[in-house]
Amino acid sequence: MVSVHRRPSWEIAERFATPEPVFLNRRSILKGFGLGMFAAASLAATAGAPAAQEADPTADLYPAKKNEAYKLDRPITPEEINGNYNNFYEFGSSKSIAANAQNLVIRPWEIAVDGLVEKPFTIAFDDLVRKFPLETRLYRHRCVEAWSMTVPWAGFPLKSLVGLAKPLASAKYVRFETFLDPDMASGQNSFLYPWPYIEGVTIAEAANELAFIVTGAYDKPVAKQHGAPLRLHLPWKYGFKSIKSIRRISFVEERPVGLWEALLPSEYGFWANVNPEVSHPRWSQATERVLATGEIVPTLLFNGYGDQVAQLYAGMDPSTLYM
Ligand SMILES: Nc1nc2c(c(=O)[nH]1)N[C@H]1C(S)=C(S)[C@@H](COP(=O)(O)O)O[C@H]1N2
Ligand SMILES: [Mo]
Repeated sequence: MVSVHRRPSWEIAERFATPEPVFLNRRSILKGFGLGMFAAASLAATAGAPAAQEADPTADLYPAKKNEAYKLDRPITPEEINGNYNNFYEFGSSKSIAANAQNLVIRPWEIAVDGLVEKPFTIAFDDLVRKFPLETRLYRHRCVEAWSMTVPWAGFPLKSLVGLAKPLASAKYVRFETFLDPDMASGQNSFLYPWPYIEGVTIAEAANELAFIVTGAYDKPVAKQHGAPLRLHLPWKYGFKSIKSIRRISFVEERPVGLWEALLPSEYGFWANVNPEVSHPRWSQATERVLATGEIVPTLLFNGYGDQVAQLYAGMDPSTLYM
């Protein structure tokens, strides 16, 4: 987005040339050898390798039971393609940030819940993730840059978290904020962006069944490049609304201004509902390029989720759906 050129489709080939970071496979390799955490650590030490990643304390939660209500009209994007083609500007403005994103430190990870709530609190991610039953949902994702993917996300509905937060009647919006740590995330040294990444939705949007807090993908804890340990997924909105690596959730009266809206309000608005008829100022949104196959397919209103969300915008001027 912004200063970055749009990738022509010939650059798809680049993804296949990107090696999957070795450590992504370390856990499964060790599992194969039947090694525990202690053995893993000493193995890494004797080999002079960097300390092995600690086993994820939430690994037992996956695979999460599949919610059969969410079906796809196209194949799931292969994990190795999806995991090497990301938007996570905290780790760089190209699509190849997967290796750099492994610098993200995800333990300890606390989430502050504050603002217009009965009682503000801070909760450890490892406690939060066990408060609700996790489920797997196959969701389509449409980036504002006109590419799309399909992912088996696991997590829980955002509305469960809203229930836990007990917002006051005066709360009109939910505001999400990512971490701020330029030493860890090299992209945050760039002063071109107003860090930290922020996004927001209305309370009604947050209470909708589709709004999902993602904690896992591909039957395991969600990978760092996808926004570990928890991110949002709003399948009817352009991808930039689905903020990664959430650190703070605030209930507020004023409409939050997201990072992209703050930067370029004429191109990335608050609503950002997928609408093939409303062009981005610099390109058409009528079609999308499907990751992995490169197929160009028509984009659907609300990304095909109109049955569930259209009523949220009843009476709104359709031309404002996007902005
Ligand atoms: N914190 C943060 N969240 C973010 C972004 C980002 O740069 N930083 N990029 C957004 C955009 S534009 C998209 S398309 C999706 C990409 O998610 P993926 O890399 O897991 O496919 O994450 C969204 N969430
Ligand atoms: Mo995006």
